Amino acid sequence: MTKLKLTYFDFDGGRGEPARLALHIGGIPFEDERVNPKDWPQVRDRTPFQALPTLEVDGKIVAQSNSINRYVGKLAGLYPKDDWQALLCDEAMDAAEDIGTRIGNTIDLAADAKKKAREELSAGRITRHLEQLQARLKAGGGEYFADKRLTVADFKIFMLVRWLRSGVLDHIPKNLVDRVAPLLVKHFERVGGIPKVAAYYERRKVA
Ligand SMILES: N[C@@H](CCC(=O)N[C@@H](CS)C(=O)NCC(=O)O)C(=O)O
Repeated sequence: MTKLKLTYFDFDGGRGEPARLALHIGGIPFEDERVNPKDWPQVRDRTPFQALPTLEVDGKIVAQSNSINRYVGKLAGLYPKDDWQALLCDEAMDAAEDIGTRIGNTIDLAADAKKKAREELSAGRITRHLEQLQARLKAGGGEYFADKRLTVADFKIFMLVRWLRSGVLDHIPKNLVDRVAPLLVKHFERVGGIPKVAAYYERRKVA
C-alpha cells in the first residue's frame, strides 16, 4: 500500500487543510505531520520549494497545495474523472489560491499599508473573486463546484470562506462573503454539515 505523509503547519486551516480533510473523509490512511512554527526553519530546507504543504509518497516528497489536492482527491474519489468537470474543479481551487496569496502578501505590511491594501482588496479583487465563484457555483447547479458532487474544490472554498468569515483578518469585513456572495455561505454550511466533515471537526474541536 502507498505510504503517505502530509506535512503542514499545526492548525486546522490554510493551504494544507483541504488535502488533510480529503484524506480523512476518503478514509485514506496517512501520516498527518503537523509542524510547530518554531520548528519551521529546520523543516524548510527539506521541502522542495521552501514552503508547506508537502506530501511524501513512498518517501518521495512533492509540494504545491493544489497539485497535492488533485492527487489526494483522485485517491479519495473526490476529484472529477470528466475533463471538463476537472477543469472547473481546478479553476475554483486556483481562484481560491489567488485570493489567499493576495491576502497573504499583506500580512507583513506595516499597519497603515496593511489597512490600505486590505481595504482595497476587500472592495476590489476579493469581492470580484467571490462574486465569480458564486456565479460558477450557480452555473454548476448551486450545490457543488464541479461534477454536481463533493470534490476537493469544495474543501478549498470551504476553508477560504471559513477564514474570511472568522474575523481574524483585520480590515477585511467578516460579513463580506455574506454580503457579496451569500450562496458561498450556503455552500460553506452545506460542506460543514456533511456528517463526516462535522464529525471530524467535532473531534478536532474546531467550530
Ligand atoms: N504555492 C504554494 C505556496 C505555499 C506557501 O506559501 N505556504 C506557506 C504556508 S500556507 C508557507 O510555507 N510559508 C512559510 C514561508 O514562506 O516561510 C502552495 O500552494 O503550496
